[in-house]
Amino acid sequence: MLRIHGSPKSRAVRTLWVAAELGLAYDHNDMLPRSPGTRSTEYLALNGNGRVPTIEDDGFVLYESMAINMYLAKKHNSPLYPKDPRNEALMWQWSLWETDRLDRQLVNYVNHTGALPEAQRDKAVADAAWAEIPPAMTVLNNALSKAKWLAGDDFSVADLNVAGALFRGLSMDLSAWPHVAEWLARCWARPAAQKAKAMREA
Ligand SMILES: N[C@@H](CCC(=O)N[C@@H](CS)C(=O)NCC(=O)O)C(=O)O
Repeated sequence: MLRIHGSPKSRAVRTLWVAAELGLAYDHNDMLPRSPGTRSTEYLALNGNGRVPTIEDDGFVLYESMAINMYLAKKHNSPLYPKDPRNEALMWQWSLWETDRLDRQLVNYVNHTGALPEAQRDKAVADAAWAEIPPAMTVLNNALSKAKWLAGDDFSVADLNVAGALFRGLSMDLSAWPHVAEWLARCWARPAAQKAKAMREA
C-alpha cells in the first residue's frame, strides 16, 4: 500500500497530483509542514529532514517530491514517464533545474511578500528571491516558446514537476512570460491537477 505523508498545502501537492494522474489508491497522512507530526520520532525515522512529502510504498521509503513523482510514474509504467532516453534526461534536467533555480526562491518570495503574517516578513529575503526569479522564468519561457511540453511531444512528469512547483505562479503576474503562463494554465487544467488543487484549497 502506498502512504503519502504531507499536506496538499505543501510540496506534497505535487505527489498528490501524480497519484491522481496515475489513478493510485493511497493512504494520506495529511500533515502540515513543521507540524508536530513532522517532528515525531516515527516520522524522523522515515525522513530525517522532517520535511514533506515522504512516501512509503510497501516498505520502500522515499522523500524529495521530484524523485517521488519520477519513481511512481516509472513504477506504474505510465506514459507520463518518458521512455526515450533523451526525453527522460530532459525530465531529470527540468526537475533538477526547478529545484535549483525556482523552488525555494518562489516560496520565499510569496511568503515574504504576503503569505506570512506581516511581523514575520523579511523584505531582504523577498528581494533576494526576486533577484533570481525573472531570469529563471525567462529560461523557462524561452524553452516553452519552442516546444509545447518540456520533455517530448506530450505532457510528462517533467511538466508536472515544474508546473506543480510553480503553483504559486498561478497567482502571480506572468505577463512577462506568456509561454509560461499559457503552459502553466494548460498543465493545471488537467483533471488530476484540479483534484490536487481542490485538496489544497479545501
Ligand atoms: N526539496 C524538498 C523540499 C521539501 C520541503 O522543504 N518541504 C517543506 C514544505 S513545502 C517542509 O516540509 N518544510 C518544513 C521545514 O522547513 O521544516 C522536496 O521537494 O520534497
